[in-house]
Amino acid sequence: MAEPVSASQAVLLDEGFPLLGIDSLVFAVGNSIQSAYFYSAALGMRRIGYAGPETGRRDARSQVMQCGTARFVLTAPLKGGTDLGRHVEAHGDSVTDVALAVPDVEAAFSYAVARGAIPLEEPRELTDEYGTLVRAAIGTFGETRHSFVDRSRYHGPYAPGFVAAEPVLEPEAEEWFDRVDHLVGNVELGRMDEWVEFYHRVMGFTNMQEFIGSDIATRYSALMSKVVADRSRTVKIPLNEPAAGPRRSQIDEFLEYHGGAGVQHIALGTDDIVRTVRRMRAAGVEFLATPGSYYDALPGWVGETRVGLEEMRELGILADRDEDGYLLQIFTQPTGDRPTIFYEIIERHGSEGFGKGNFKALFEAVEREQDKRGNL
Ligand code: TYF
Ligand code: FE
Repeated sequence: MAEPVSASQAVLLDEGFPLLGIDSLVFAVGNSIQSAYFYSAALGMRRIGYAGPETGRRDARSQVMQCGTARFVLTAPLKGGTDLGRHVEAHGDSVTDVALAVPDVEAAFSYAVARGAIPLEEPRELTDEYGTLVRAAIGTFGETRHSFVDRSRYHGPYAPGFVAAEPVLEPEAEEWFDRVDHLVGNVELGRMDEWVEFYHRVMGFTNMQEFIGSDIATRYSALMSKVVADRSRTVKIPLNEPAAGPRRSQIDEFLEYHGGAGVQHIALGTDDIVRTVRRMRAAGVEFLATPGSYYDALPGWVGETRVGLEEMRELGILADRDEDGYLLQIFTQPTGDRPTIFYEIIERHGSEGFGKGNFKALFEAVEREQDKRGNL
């Protein structure tokens, strides 16, 4: 996989390439119409784009959903025997592409491939009446890919081949979330450091401070975790692997049901977590339950936050504080049939962390859910 790095490449290695953020997340799903309904009703997203038989696409249908800067593309196969159908059969509804916005697709692609990334799509220009979009793609963990996208010369709804679409449901004027804060990859036992090194070498990422080492892992989490991020810290990717513990790791459960490595959770950033969680709960979204004892202990170590203790307790919101500030967060139950992908809602006040202080309460909550699924 890794090629030896020459002296001239080593200079480039320190530079990396600039990333502008997450362009979009592409999902393979079993039914794009019903998924678009879920993402509209339950997560408050607006449908903005569409591709399918009516637009000349014979084998798949895609719905483009947006909320703030977050853009999700839900794609379902229309007949048997397609690669997309095989993907859904193997992994269930899952993320196929974490597309990254870059100023220069050619530069990003050649940088990554020169350092050992698997090329999946050569850079190419796609043009329609809305302009030109440039894209390329490399492989990452499992069957996930990173597309590189430059849409600076494109003004259509999503990409050539897509048309504008009416919302499925008209969302509220005030959006329920405004961005993808981070997303997390689960990888196979013993492979976390390999993937951390991949993001360093191929994308010029560096480690963030927060991690779950073997000390925490053996006490309660049954997972190890390191966080990689690009230099500007707009793209943050914690990577988890299973660890030995008193019981079967939640990561092992994911790997079994997902069929290997993949995206475990997507954190949606909001400025008003109370409002977001109230809306989502009213729409039927189920969140992990947090025991009352968590809230009894909370004021002692987190101190004052924007949201009062009783409202946090009522809604099941968690809080964590570090030297930079604090964050509020909550986790949904898996949103599909398989115990694989789920969502996090996060409101940040200074803290750039991921809720380290909540790991114990969180993993105990996850394990209670694993028990209900008979996963000991
Ligand atoms: O992004 C993170 O790393 C945190 C921690 O099942 C986490 O949100 C890890 C595993 C998990 C839920 C959250
Ligand atoms: Fe998270």
